[in-house]
Amino acid sequence: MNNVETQTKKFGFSKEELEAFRKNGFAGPFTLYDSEDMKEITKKLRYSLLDRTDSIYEFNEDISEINDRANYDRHIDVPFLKDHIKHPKIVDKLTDILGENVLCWRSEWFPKYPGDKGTSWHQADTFEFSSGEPQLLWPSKEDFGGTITVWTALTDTTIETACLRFIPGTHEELFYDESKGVEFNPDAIHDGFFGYRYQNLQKDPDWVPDESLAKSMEMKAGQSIVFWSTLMHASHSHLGKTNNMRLGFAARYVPDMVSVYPGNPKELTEFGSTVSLEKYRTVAVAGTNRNPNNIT
Ligand SMILES: O=C(O)CCC(=O)C(=O)O
Ligand SMILES: [Fe+2]
Repeated sequence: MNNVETQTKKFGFSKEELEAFRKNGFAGPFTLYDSEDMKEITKKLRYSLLDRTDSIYEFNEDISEINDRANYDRHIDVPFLKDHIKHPKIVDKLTDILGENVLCWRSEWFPKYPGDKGTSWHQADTFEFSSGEPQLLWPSKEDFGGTITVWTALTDTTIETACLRFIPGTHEELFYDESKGVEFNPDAIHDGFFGYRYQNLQKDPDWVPDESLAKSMEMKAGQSIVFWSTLMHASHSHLGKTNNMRLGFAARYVPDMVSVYPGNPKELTEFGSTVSLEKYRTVAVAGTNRNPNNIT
């Protein structure tokens, strides 16, 4: 690292924090925005999501505003999100973990409505489980890679309103085999893994995650948490004691050595939507993309 970078990097990890991240597979929560400001921004954001004039995927009328998984990647066209994915409090940590050339390759919404079941335990490495094709390819396949997810609470999230759960230190062993594939069931969208039965991907069908080790990640609106997608993660159910939905915004990052959508598929089918990847691109949030397989 040269001196200029040392001086300009204000929000990187300390040595101890980086060690703790490597051990646990997650870090945070970190406060990015004042929680009252965030709630106001979220209201406006939900309106701007309805305007698909510049979104890279077409609107799917059959599915609601947020549950429409084709509402992926709105960091490409929505101004607040364009800035958010490059927030220094995120990027300075990402470069500590992933190196100087970091791409945002995906962003998505995680709503939980009153009464929704919690997200099932899962780990994601290639994201092949839903689309049938690996979506990420790390240069060496002996090991697994996954992606760094930065999950931002757009509303307050508590144990009663479906906050995230992590099992620390589980990010270096995969208990699921995403290549098994799993059918999407639109009737189960509010039930577990947004329409997929993730348990069906378990390497050992009889294995049960040790929930006694799980940590609940309560967050205020405006806070973000950073974790490896290969960390065992899930959420509590929304108990419905308030009428407020919980909403998370997940931005996913890889170093530029990773090829995104290897083989350049023309379409992506996931969560009941098919979208054309014609206008798809990754966004460099630090450094540049030097990988010819990636579109920027
Ligand atoms: O928000 C949730 O309930 C799940 C989020 C998640 O699985 C992810 O961001 O990878
Ligand atoms: Fe996940």
